[in-house]
Amino acid sequence: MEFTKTPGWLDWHADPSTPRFKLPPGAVDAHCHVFGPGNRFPYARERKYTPCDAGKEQLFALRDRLGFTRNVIVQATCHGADNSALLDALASSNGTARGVATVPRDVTDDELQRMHAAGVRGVRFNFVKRLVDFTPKDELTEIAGRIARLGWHVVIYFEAVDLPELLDFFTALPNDVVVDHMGRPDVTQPVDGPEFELFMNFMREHPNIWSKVSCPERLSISGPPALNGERHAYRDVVPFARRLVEAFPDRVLWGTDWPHPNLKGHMPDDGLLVDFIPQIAATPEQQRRLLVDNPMRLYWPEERGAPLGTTF
Ligand code: 0GY
Repeated sequence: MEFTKTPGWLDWHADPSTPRFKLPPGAVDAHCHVFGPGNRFPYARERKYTPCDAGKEQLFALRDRLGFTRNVIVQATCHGADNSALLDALASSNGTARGVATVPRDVTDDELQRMHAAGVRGVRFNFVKRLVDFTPKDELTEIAGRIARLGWHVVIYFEAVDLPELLDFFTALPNDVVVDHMGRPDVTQPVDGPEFELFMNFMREHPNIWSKVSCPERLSISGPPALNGERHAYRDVVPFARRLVEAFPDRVLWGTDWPHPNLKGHMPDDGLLVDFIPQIAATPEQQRRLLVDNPMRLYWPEERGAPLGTTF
């Protein structure tokens, strides 16, 4: 099937630089997507955007180029609840990728079991209105209870302004809960102001809540962007991510967000995005937890942080 990209769509960077920052051995890119290709895995009818294709081969090539060992592939909204492209990528990954799916209320236990065997370990609940239609909370609560029995977590995506009204729902979830992109703070607000303080308290008071300290390119207002060799990109986002890494070193994750859906102003050089990491995780220990220990605990707990191929 032929698809036409959303007007103004920015394609992923075709020639990212090699990062100067050397990732620790076994590093996990814990937030990325595959799109299509649309002629093999058609985009969903209910999608809110039509992307460029960004298939598993390109994702795995980027992983190798940047120096990651593994990926966590998050179902993108342009594929709705059809997880075929995600499952196909997991099947081709030789055990180096795990997945976060989108499932409807009527998903069967057999389907969940099949997804588990394929490497799915979580389900994403999306509250960003420009991306998805509303799903009733009782449906989500039912799904959360069912996947909790498999040991899966819930990934939540929302805008910071919506946190107050969603808080009770989130804190009642029986799963580990992973927040996408720090809950999308308004980085023009003070890092110790009421909006981000609410998010800090949310994590402080609930030890099952984790946060991805990802997507500075999406949150930054004053930049500068990760382009043209910039070594200190997205300075306005740094204090927010750094505060989380320092306060919750064992509950933070990082991912590229490749292929960066819906960016408007620029498409980052993914190599320079990796070079953003030491700005927010300054010590080797913070870096190891962020990039290896934490994602391994959540996605490959059976390997206990050991490099691929290690047997116990
Ligand atoms: C992200 C962010 C976005 C999109 C999606 O699944 C998606 O469509 O996640 C966004 O537009 O903010 O995490 O990739």
